[in-house]
Amino acid sequence: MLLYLAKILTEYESAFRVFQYLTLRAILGVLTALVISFVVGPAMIRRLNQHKIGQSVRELGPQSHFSKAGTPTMGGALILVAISISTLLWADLTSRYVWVVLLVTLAFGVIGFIDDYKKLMLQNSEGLSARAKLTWQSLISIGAAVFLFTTAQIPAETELIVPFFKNVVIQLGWFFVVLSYFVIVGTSNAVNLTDGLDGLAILPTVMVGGALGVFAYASGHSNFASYLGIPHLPGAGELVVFCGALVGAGLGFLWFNAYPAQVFMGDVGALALGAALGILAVLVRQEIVLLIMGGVFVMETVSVIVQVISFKLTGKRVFRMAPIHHHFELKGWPEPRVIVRFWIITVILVLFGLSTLKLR
Ligand code: 57M
Repeated sequence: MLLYLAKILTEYESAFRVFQYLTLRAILGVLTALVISFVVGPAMIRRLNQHKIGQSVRELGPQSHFSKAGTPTMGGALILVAISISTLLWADLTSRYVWVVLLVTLAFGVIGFIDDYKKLMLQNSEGLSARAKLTWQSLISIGAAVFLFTTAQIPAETELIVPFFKNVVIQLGWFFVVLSYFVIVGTSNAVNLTDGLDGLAILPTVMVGGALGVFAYASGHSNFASYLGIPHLPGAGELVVFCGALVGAGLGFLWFNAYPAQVFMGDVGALALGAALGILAVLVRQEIVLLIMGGVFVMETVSVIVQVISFKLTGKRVFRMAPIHHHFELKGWPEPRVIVRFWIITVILVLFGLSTLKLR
C-alpha cells in the first residue's frame, strides 16, 4: 500500500524512490511487525487472561507441564495480525506471490482458530476433528497449488530444484500439485507437533522463514540468480517483504513466549506458520532445502510416526514419549535445555541450507 503511495509521491519528490528498494521494505516489514507485536501483545495477553482463554494440560504429559495450565493461548492471532498489516503496508500488492502466501497463511490460521475456539470457548476437548482439519488443509493447499500450476508463466516456476547439483532440474508436470500439497500440509502439521515447549516452534520458524527470504531475494534478482546458478523467478523477490514481516512478528511473539511463556500461539499460530513456510518453499522452488533447514520439524514428526508404528506393531515404545521433545524432558533435561539445543540444531541446519546457494 505504501509502495503505491511512494510511487505517487516520487513524482513530486524523488527521495521517495528509496521505498522501491526491496531490502528497505523488508527491513521496514520486520520493524513494523515487531512494533505491532510489542504494542498489542501485552493488551492481548491481558484480555486472553480476563476471558480465561487458557490452555488445558493433559494429565498424561510430563509433570513439568502441569504448572502451565491456564497459560493464555491463541497468541498466534497476534502473529497473523502483525504479519498481515506489515505485508499489506510494505509489499507490492500487485504481486500474485504476495497474495498466495498471505491467503494460504491466513486460511490455515482460520482452521487453527476454529480448532482453538472449539477447544477453549466451547470446552470441546477434541476441537475440530482430525478428518475435518485435514480436509480443509487439503482443499486449501490443492487450491493454491492448482492456481500456481495453471498460472505459471515460465517452466522454472514448477520445476524441482535439486540442491548441490547445478544442472539437475526435474520437470514435475502435474506432480507439482501433489508435491506442493505434501509440502504445505506436512509443514503445517509438523510445526504444530513441534509447538509443545516454550519458544520451541517459533524461533526455528523465524530462522527458516528468514532463510527462505534470502532464497526469494536471490531467485527474484536476475544477476544474483545467474551468479548463483539458480533459476531466476521474476517477482519472487517481493516475498522477502512477507518473510521480513514473519521474522518481525515471530520475534515479537517470542518476547512473550520465551520460557516461562506468558502466552502460547495455539493452533491458529502453529498451523498457519507451518503452512507459510510450506508455501514459501513451494514459491521459491526450495522444497528440498526446506526439508533440510526444517530438520527439527522433520525430526519431531518422524518421532511420532516411529512411536505410533512401533507401539502398534510391537506394543513397545521407542521414545519415552513422542514428539521427541517430551522424550528429552522425561530423560530429565530441563525444558530450556531442550529448547535451546533444538534452536542450535536449527541454526546449523539453516546455515547448511543456505550453503546450497553457493555449493552447486
Ligand atoms: C498439539 N499441543 C501441545 C498450545 C500450542 C499424535 C500425537 C503425537 C499428537 C500430539 C498432538 O496433539 N500434537 C499437537 C500439541 C500443547 O500446546 C498447545 O497446542 C498448541 C499447538 N498446537 O500453541 O496451545 C501443550 O504443549 C505445551 N506448550 C508449551 N509451550 C508452548 O509454547 O509448553 C505449548 C506451546 C501445552 C503446553 O503444555 O499444553 C501438546 O503437547 O499437547 N500429541 C502429543 O503431543 C502428546 N503425545 C502423545 O500422546 N504421545 C504418544 C503417542 C500418541 C505418540 C506416545 O508417545 O506414546 C503429548 N501431549 C501432551 N502431553 N500435552 C503427550 C503428553
